Amino acid sequence: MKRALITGINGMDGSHLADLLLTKGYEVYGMERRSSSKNRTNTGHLEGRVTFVNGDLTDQNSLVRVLRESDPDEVYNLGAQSFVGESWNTPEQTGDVTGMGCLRMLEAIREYGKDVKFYQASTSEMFGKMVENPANENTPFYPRSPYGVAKLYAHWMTKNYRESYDMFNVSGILFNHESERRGIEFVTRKITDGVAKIYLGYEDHIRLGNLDSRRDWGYSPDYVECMWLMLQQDKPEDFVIATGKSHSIRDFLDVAFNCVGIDDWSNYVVQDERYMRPAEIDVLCGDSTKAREILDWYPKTAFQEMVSRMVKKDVGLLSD
Ligand code: NAP
Ligand code: G4F
Repeated sequence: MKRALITGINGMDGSHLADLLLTKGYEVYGMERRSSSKNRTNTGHLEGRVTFVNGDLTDQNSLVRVLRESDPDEVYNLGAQSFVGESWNTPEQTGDVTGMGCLRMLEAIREYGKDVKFYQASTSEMFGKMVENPANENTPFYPRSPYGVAKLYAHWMTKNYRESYDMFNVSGILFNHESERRGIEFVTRKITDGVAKIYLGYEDHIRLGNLDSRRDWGYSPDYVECMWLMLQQDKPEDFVIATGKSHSIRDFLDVAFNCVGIDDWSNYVVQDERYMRPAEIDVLCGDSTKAREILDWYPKTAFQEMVSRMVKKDVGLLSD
């Protein structure tokens, strides 16, 4: 039986990846930070099936201990300060967790000395102000946020350790992906939660920032599958994972409000300066031809279907 260690287990992707690996017969270890109140909203259903271990990406010794406790064949490094907007408020902490955290895990694995396959959660934020549209594995990077810069450091460290120490390290450069388990601070979930509240009569508007930026949005359960696929290859390589289609925030609002029978949302959305960013990425769009050809991976869930599932889930949660 293979053993996998997932950092960021309680996050959106961590919980979906654990679901997937359990169906494949893995023994799954999930790393979480110690805190006075555990946030297991996404992972409550995994208690008893996943072994939760305490560790922090800002603490080298804790990572060494976690590796000893889990003795993994595969490590998926999904832990991060992952909210782009917050990275301008806490650039140093973001660099520490999101950038240095990856280096600490690589060092811990190197010292551990056994053959461990390593997955790094890289991001389309590294393409930032895209110099080529759609972006592929050879497109130059141009990050536009402290988060994007921290992720780029982690990305290059992953590659550098692969080349320096012959480690099986891969980076998945994933474009935006969402699900019913998305954190409430991200625009998609903020919208579906807001739409549900308006539909049920709890609120009368949603406050948002830039409505014109465009993102290439996929569905998280589809995307975690390619993380696993990348570690099953003979040779460690990096892959771009995307749908190839971009939608604006306005498009997202159209579909989300439409799910509750509202065609014109203009009276329900207020633009608020507080949610504007110091530097914005106007558009992100990816070309995942390489993943299709080598991993036989393609996105299965359509944009409309994903938005509709998120709205339904939020209406259900608020109606309970
Ligand atoms: P998420 O829901 O924000 O989950 C991130 C997880 O990291 C949380 O469980 C958080 O734990 C944990 N974490 C934060 N600081 C930590 C620390 N110091 N030590 C250990 N763990 C820590 O993110 P996600 O959307 O699932 O994304 C998973 C990964 O993919 C992240 O690295 C993200 O940057 C990257 N990524 C995401 C997307 C996307 O569109 N979702 C696209 C590309 C790349 P707490 O619960 O304790 O806060
Ligand atoms: O949902 P967002 O916060 O996601 P963002 O910044 O694209 O980052 C996500 O995807 C990255 C991959 O490209 C990941 F690496 C990262 O970890 C994260 O998962 O914002 C999306 C867009 C932005 O243009 C933002 O300015 O929505 C715009 N927006 C407009 N109003 C808003 C809001 N974003 C948020 N969070 N909140 C708003 O009120």
